Amino acid sequence: MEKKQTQKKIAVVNDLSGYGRCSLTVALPVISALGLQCCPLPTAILSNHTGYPDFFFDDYTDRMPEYIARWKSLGFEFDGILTGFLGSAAQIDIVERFIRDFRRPLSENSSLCAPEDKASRRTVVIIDPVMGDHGRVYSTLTPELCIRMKELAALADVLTPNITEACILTDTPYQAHFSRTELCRLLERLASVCSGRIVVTGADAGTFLYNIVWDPADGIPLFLRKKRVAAERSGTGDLFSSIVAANAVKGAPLADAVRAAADFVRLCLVETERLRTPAADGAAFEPLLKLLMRA
Ligand code: PXL
Repeated sequence: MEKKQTQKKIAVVNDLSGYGRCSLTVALPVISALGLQCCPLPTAILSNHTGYPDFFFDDYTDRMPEYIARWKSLGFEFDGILTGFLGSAAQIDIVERFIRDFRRPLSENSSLCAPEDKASRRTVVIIDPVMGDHGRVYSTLTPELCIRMKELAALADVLTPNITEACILTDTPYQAHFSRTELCRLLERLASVCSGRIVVTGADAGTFLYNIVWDPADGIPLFLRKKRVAAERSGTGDLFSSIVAANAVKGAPLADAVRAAADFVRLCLVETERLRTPAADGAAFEPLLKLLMRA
């Protein structure tokens, strides 16, 4: 019998932006540093992210089906699937199909497996519904893509919207600040879009930020509070979702995965200030990757 592979693999559906530290240029080093194999499925190729005054954007929609077909015919399998920035509304159908085709269910004789083996067989699907930040939608995203992101969110085992994305997914008018009661209501609305676990990131709490973890098994939101250390930057959402995804695929409890992600982003923001990295250039995570290797 063929020996079971022990190193976990995550397919990452996201864009490649050549400058500015986001999406695949974050996911590849971070997931690799955490010891998992990171397998990119590109959605678009950009010269740099859309936060700069100009960018080259090559939509990869037409190439994705052929790319995925080879993965399928070669019989590749993944322990996790993480999705992020999409290049077009048509990619919703392509990514939905990819998830349905590659999502490995619990094995048929799962009642015979040890619990840790059952957990390790299932493909964990993490959907980061990347659409915007601070109440603004990224410039390449069409209204159709924003509306249809709900369809993808419905497939998530773990959904990781920021506040802007949580508002779009629930047709809630954006506010820079929501009270705790309003955040609980936002989570209830998100739970009608996605039946999986939900992590709402970066909710304003004055000198603090909340990441809120919701598990439908108990329906009680867990508010994890972190002191703000510096202004938010592009790419921090990608750092966050990559760490949550890698830890969730390794089998960590979701609240621990979220704490690990929030701690690392916080350290990166402090380092980024120290290095005087320009705001558009994202978070300087490279000097700190060694911390993830020890984790
Ligand atoms: O980090 C989110 C993101 C991903 N991909 C592209 C972006 C952004 C944010 O600006 O422009 C291309």
